Amino acid sequence: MSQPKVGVIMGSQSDLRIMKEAAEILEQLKVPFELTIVSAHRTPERMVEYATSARSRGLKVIIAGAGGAAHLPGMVASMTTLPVIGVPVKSSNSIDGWDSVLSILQMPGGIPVATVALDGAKNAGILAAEIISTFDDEIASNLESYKKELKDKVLKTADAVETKGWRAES
Ligand code: RP5
Repeated sequence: MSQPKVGVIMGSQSDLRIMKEAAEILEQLKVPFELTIVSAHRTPERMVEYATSARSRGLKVIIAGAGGAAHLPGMVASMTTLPVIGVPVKSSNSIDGWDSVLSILQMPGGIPVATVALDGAKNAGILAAEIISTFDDEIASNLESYKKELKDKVLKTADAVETKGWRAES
């Protein structure tokens, strides 16, 4: 297994049902990654250790998911100069998901977190791969193929709707 380039962390195992989508797309794009649980509130020392050692351990990007009072992405971003992608999770303790979004999105100046959509772990994985692709040609080529597949799929469905009619394809 090659050296992980992306660190995927989440506040609780209960976030895994969403965060696994980041793992799946990273696997598909052949980006080496590690995945674990780091809680800002329940394991603060572990969070400090993870964030402060991330760069020296060879990570290039961190994806951090959390829900409710979602402090993990912002706190990790405050302790590293690596790019941090935040995934707001609609979790068991969320009111409606806006709590997770706003906790991660509304960072103070100087400490950015690139926040994806609510439960947007897949896009977080793709964004991380895109960051890695700026210096890794193999990942860039994997992303090209992935985006071509997306395009071909849309063109195929457009063709089917146009030729067979919307009623047949709905
Ligand atoms: C957050 O609280 C976690 O990221 C999770 O989204 C949420 C609920 O955690 P559990 O109570 O399910 O462990 O810190």
